[in-house]
Amino acid sequence: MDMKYVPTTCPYCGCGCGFNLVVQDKKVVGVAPWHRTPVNEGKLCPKGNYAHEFVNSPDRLTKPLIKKDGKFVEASWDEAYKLIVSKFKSYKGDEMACLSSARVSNEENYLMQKFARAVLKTPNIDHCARLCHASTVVGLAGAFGSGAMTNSIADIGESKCIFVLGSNTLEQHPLIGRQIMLAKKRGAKVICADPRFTPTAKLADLYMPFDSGTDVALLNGIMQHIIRNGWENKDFIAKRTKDYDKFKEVVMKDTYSLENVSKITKIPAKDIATTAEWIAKAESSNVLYSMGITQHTTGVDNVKSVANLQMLTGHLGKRGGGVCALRGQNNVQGACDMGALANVYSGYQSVIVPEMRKKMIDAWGCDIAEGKVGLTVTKLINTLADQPGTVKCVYIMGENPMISDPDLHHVEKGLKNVEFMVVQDIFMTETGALANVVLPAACYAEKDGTQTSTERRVQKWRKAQDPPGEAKADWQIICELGKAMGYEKQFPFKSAEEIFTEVSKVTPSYGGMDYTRLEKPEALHWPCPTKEHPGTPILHKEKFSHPDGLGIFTPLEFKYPAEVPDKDYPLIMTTGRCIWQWHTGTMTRRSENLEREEPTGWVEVNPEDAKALGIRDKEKVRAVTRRGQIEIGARVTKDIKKGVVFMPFHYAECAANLLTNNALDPVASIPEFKACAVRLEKIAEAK
Ligand SMILES: Nc1nc2c(c(=O)[nH]1)N[C@H]1C(S)=C(S)[C@@H](COP(=O)(O)OP(=O)(O)OC[C@H]3O[C@@H](n4cnc5c(=O)[nH]c(N)nc54)[C@H](O)[C@@H]3O)O[C@H]1N2
Ligand SMILES: Nc1nc2c(c(=O)[nH]1)N[C@H]1C(S)=C(S)[C@@H](COP(=O)(O)OP(=O)(O)OC[C@H]3O[C@@H](n4cnc5c(=O)[nH]c(N)nc54)[C@H](O)[C@@H]3O)O[C@H]1N2
Ligand code: SF4
Ligand SMILES: [Mo]
Repeated sequence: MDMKYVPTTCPYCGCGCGFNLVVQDKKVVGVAPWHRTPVNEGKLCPKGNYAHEFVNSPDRLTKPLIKKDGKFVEASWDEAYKLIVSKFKSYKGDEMACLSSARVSNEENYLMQKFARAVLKTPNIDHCARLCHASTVVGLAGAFGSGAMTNSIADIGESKCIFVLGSNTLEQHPLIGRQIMLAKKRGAKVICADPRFTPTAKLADLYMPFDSGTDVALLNGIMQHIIRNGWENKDFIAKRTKDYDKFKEVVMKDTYSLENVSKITKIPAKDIATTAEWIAKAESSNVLYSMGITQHTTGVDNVKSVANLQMLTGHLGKRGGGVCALRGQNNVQGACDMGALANVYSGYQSVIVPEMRKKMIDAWGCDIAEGKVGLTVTKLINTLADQPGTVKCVYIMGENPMISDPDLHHVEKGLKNVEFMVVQDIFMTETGALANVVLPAACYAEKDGTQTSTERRVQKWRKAQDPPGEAKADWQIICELGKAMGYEKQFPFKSAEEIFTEVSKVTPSYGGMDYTRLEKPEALHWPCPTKEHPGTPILHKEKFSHPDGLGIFTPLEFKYPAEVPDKDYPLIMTTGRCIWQWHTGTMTRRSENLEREEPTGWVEVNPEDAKALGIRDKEKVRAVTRRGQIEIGARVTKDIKKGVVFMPFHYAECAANLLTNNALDPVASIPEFKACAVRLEKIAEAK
């Protein structure tokens, strides 16, 4: 028997845990701990433990598929490429759009944006970060000059106070959750504000249930109490920040007194006061946030408000003190770093700055898309649905918008308007079903590459087995397509490493990295600009990343979500995830040990709301919003705040996104997944 261990990085969440893939007779058969990994020290959450189970699923795509007379038929790669090339060549740049993927490697994301910009000449390239942390990228860049998590994962364990706001860390970033537990063991205070009494909330010393969408009010209330008591860090404010007075003027308004904020959020005033005191007086304090903050029409405001709190108290640029925006997908940080975003090339070099465009033209040796901001994921879907004929051709790699985007009826309308669509995935998906051509991709276990975790740590994937059938690595497919389109010179790459060499040349924050340096288990944190540079676990130590080095306070008023409860839709609906499933379920629902735990969706309802509606636990109910309705089992539990209901969005058979609102944040264009108005109806029992 031929058996080996291949060390690699987990393909699920942004923690970036390492493990060994166990390979027997050339097939991946299991996962075993890799004790030397600094992130997780050999420990894993259930998804990591079973990360081998979907790899050899019989459902894997193994051949290119072309739709003929409404049915997919198997085709050769040659046939598929010929068709794609003839179609791609028939459209103008602006008529095409590409979606890249937080599931694939840095190298593959880099190539996808290069393909869009250099080959298709389209500015329309984006990916699911738009649905996730677009507000972080904009908000933190505005406040600090850099949109990334400020501190390392291990550093969270060193904090003296941790404020978890809109993150269910224990279930969604389990190995970061472990650091909260470690900090608590070392004496840290843990505060959690969330409409749900999640496993993370249960760990807290102070838990504050509150209404979805009222975060800015809460944060302003906390900050006013700090200033009233003179607990602000005057030295930090004076030396390291600007615009404090403008900010203070708004925060000190009567609207944000403890009493008023308590009315808006429904949190007892004394708890807001305690939070203010613990944070301000702690030697170090960290805010951990995720989708509870970002997925709102006020997402950017929420993020900037968190930044305000940390500057006010001086908890930045030091051990245990920072803004930990927990990035979700395994490589969403990397996909952003690589420029798979509508407004930037790799390393956040703006497409509207002529020198940066020139830099890319010189590096790539060809003309590229116009220097304007392209369509984001959300705007692309709106354009497809509402202005048919504007964008006619779409190339999607590793995304499943037919389950993951808001208001699915609208998404379906949009995608059905596309003339020619290519989907590249490891499985047939709800989105793939609408495509003209489906290309079979290799998964993480079948290719080399790098991914960048939430703590900006760039780590390696190592190939453990061959892809099934004729499936190919995404980077290989893009290179072959690039060549077939006539761009041999731009896509000469024979390995992921060769692509990384180009990445490091054009991306300043990755400038000092290479595969030899990344081979160590510790890998490297960006920024790492030169070969001698050791990498940067903690950002903003002496100064912020703005040209003048100062952090910027922003005055922010509280605004309600785009849709608030009324007579017809009296409850707030919020959505999210569970520990066992991953997004649209393509991988986890094909993992026996994960799928078994939560095999279908549910809606959490507070016992008081359930009683008023005559709904019992486990009863099937109808959930209705202005956009659609679904039937789904009720879970009656005190763990959800009265007036709010929660639904996971993993399940096609009761898809939460048939209900959600695609109202967007005006700056980041992230949709409001975390708050809309809903009505629950009892389904009449058959007589
Ligand atoms: N098992 C598993 N893990 C995952 C994922 C997965 O699909 N499955 N996805 C990954 C990805 S891409 C991401 S982005 C992360 C997301 O990670 P999280 O953001 O932690 O997960 P969510 O469940 O979306 O939402 C987090 C919490 O926000 C709360 N919340 C809802 N509305 C509000 C509000 O208005 N304000 C505040 N403060 N809180 C609110 C919810 O009750 C929920 O407990 O998880 C990553 N990890
Ligand atoms: N209601 C609601 N909706 C949400 C959210 C929410 O909180 N509430 N959260 C949003 C967030 S934060 C996110 S990040 C999005 C996620 O949305 P998506 O990115 O659309 O969700 P995934 O299921 O992760 O889809 C990734 C696809 O990549 C494929 N894939 C995996 N590995 C590879 C590979 O190596 N190559 C290729 N080519 N394909 C691969 C998978 O099979 C899958 O089809 O969902 C968003 N939608
Ligand atoms: S915490 Fe995240 S990276 Fe670590 S094993 Fe679990 S899913 Fe994988
Ligand atoms: Mo995400």
